[in-house]
Amino acid sequence: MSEEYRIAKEKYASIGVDTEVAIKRVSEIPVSIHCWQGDDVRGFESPDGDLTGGIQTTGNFPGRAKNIDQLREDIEMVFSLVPGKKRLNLHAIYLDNGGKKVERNKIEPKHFASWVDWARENKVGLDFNPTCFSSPMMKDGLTLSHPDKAIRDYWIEHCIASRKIAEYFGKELGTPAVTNLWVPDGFKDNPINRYEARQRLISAMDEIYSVKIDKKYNLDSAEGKLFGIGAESCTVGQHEIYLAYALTRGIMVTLDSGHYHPTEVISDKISSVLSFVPEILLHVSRPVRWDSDHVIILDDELKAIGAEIIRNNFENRVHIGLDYFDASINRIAAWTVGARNIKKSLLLAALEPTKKLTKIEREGDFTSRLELTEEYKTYPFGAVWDEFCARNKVPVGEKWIAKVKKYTKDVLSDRD
Ligand code: RNT
Ligand code: ZN
Repeated sequence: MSEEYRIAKEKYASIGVDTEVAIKRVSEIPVSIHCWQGDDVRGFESPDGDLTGGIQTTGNFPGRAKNIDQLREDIEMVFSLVPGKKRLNLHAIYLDNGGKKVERNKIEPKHFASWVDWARENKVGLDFNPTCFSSPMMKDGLTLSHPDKAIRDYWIEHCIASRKIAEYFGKELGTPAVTNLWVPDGFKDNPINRYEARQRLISAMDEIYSVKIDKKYNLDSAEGKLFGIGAESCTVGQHEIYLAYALTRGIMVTLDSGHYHPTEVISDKISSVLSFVPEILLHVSRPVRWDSDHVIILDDELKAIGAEIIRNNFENRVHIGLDYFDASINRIAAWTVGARNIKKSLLLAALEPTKKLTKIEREGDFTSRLELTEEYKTYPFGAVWDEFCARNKVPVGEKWIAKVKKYTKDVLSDRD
């Protein structure tokens, strides 16, 4: 135990906060780290995997993972730098197809067997996502809501196949996989009939979820969005669709930080949505002016997300997933900065004397609430964070940066 930590522990104890309890609590909260930061959401369907619609990345930084082995090596590196419990979140396009193209509606558990082996070796659970973008079968900007039944069926089959793969993950790894459905469906210009498109999406989803899978193995969630590039005028599946869907069909809803109006924040939605649905999935991201998927920094919104989870003891009801992808900087660093930051936000929240502040608030003493919360901001959080990293056997402070530099030189520099 460092001298700094000992002093910090005493300081927090003076306001009734036990740093030991906070460290233990946050070490156990899993964060599902997204595989797609490592290769700019390209996947391994074909060697020239590219983003052909529905999703964008910007940047061309050297060192991108170009095959499964490279991506796994990178993820292991990131995992070694991020403290506490972790899971891995895969997209369908990250399949291991042995070099043979497999249609999305034909994917099977066997295409992910090597990921399960990897997860077992690395002692992590897996989560999953059907990939309904970057595909010639996305026509006119639509997938599950396309007027052509053949196109809808293709995507329905893909989504069912994806849920079965997630079920396989859950069975093999002994922890349920969360399967998140996000479709890019939308219209660049004003559609005449929004209602019909939405009806098609809803009935497609009903078909997808008519295949029953035990919640012991797979938990379903669906993610809405306000708009996308090329879908500026109408997004078929926006928040209300999926919130109402979750309420009426008993699945979860996903809240992505970048999928609302610019001043609308997901931290404020967590307690609202959890008043009605038992569990939710978060896609923690950072929208800069739009859904730009910047690396998450320890800003007010990230702190507020952590606080909502911790203050309300929601850690068993909120599945925390990350969703950012920056191709303009070192990807291992991008991944690590963001993943360490979500852990920081949780730990910061766990170091708050919540009971005391709640009491003050209930008594209507809003002056003290402001005075104290502002004073607590300069408490020695850094020393507790360092101890948290040390206990979880990951580099303390900026020591991880040198490790990324070395990895970049030894591993990434040979890739381009
Ligand atoms: C897109 C959604 C979606 C994707 C990932 C790759 O706007 O946020 O979650 O980012 O599935
Ligand atoms: Zn998302």
